[in-house]
Amino acid sequence: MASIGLCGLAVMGQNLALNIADKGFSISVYNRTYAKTEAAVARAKKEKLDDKLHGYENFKDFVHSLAKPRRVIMLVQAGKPVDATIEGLLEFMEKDDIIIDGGNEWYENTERRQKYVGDKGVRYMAMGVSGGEEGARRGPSLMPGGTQEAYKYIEEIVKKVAAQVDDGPCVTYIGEGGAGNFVKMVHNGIEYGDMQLISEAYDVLKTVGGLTNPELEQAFNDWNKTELNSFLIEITALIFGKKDDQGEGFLLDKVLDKTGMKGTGKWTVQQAAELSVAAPTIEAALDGRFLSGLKDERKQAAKFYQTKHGLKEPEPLKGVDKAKLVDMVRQALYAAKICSYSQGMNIIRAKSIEKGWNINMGSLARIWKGGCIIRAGFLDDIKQAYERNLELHNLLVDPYFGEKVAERQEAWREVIKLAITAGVAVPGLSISLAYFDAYRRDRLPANLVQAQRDFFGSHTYERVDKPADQWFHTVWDENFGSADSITTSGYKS
Ligand SMILES: *[C@@H]1O[C@H](CO)[C@@H](O)[C@H](O)[C@H]1NC(C)=O
Ligand SMILES: CC(=O)N[C@H]1CO[C@H](CO)[C@@H](O)[C@@H]1O
Repeated sequence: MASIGLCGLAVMGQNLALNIADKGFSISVYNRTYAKTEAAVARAKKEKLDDKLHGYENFKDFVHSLAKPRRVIMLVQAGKPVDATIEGLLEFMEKDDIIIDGGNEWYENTERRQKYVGDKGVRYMAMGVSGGEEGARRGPSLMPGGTQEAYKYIEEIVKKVAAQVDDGPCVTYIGEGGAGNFVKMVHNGIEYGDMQLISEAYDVLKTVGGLTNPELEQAFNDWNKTELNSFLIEITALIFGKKDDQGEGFLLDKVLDKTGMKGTGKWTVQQAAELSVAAPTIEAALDGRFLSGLKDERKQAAKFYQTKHGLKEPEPLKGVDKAKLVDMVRQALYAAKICSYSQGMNIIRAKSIEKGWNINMGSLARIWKGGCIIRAGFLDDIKQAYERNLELHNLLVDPYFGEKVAERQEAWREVIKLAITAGVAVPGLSISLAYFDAYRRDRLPANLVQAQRDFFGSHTYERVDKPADQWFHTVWDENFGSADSITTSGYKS
């Protein structure tokens, strides 16, 4: 009998199945298209794992090949294909068996399915899987959610299959319900933020500083040895070095500037709004992708401003010290990243409170240290920040990160000034600075907004010199308000 089964043998599924076999667990695999199953079996043979991995042609044989309680990971496209796979499995599964969805599913779909299969005595989990193909094969970061009791039955396997870092495997039980999906969704939102910020750093260095691709490659390789040490910085250096295989020059310069997306970033921003959590850096990343999609419109607008108004495409500023610029951009990028991660963590924290998931933020940072796309040296510092203070409201007020940001804020401002002067948009870097500047200020101009709200809508306001929760309304101008009452005050529940 096999220890575990895996359904859905597209790229991620196939790699995860081989990883599981590689860690010594016997695994059954199934795909609706049998050719896919055969391909997985053939690959297992090539990697000398065919004693551990066996393919099945239908749900019945597949399910019956598994030891009880049966454990099946699904890696199929979110939405309808997941429902269809569940139906196929349920026909042969029994009480106490466990289905684990490893896809990027919307967390409420998971909670609906938990109820549905739960009525039949089958247990249901959703596990975020990050790391791309390579991560799935060598060791991903895993974010399992669902009942803790079901987790016990997969714990041994997922701990061996996950990426291993200095403080253990990159997996931990996340929480009840769809917590695993939710955390993976925000992980992807943070990934959007990181990629946007890195692309802006590239734009500043290239367009404002005039750095060539080899110079960019060198800068990013150097950065990988600093506080920016991370998977994304590392692969970006490799991208800068890649020559075009179909012509002259570097491949990156031939890639169309139009970004695709699959939805988790948009969900993250929607959830931030639902939870009233400010997440401007992640939003800027999403907006960046929307704007990038308007390639034709941008082309026309560029032509319009050039020919009608003499506004040229941005070009390198004169007299820029390249080495100094690289150093400043490194600082700006790091400071903005702290803002972006704070926003992501706060979305998760707010949801965890709303849903009673009781998510441990420190252990989240820990399981992102390896395997996943946002893996980075500084996640260990984030882990420590939450260990210092479990209730930390924002990384910006952690003593360690506070010092790092304060040291870098001058360079951060300088980089944004240079970009704005050259006409290079840096929405992620600049909105992150605005987030920092707003968050650290005792008094904001919100008093004026509140006064306006009271003026036109009698929404009332609190006073700085009176106890909180005491509400006032003023007729700000007699021509607009009722004639007889000048100022009224009172309590509002
Ligand atoms: C970047 O840093 C990581 C971790 O320190 C290291 O494993 C990797 O080899 C580095 N990459 C490059 C291109 O230097
Ligand atoms: C469960 C299942 O049938 N999964 C996949 C099998 O392979 C095709 C093609 O790659 C996918 O589209 C299915 O989702």
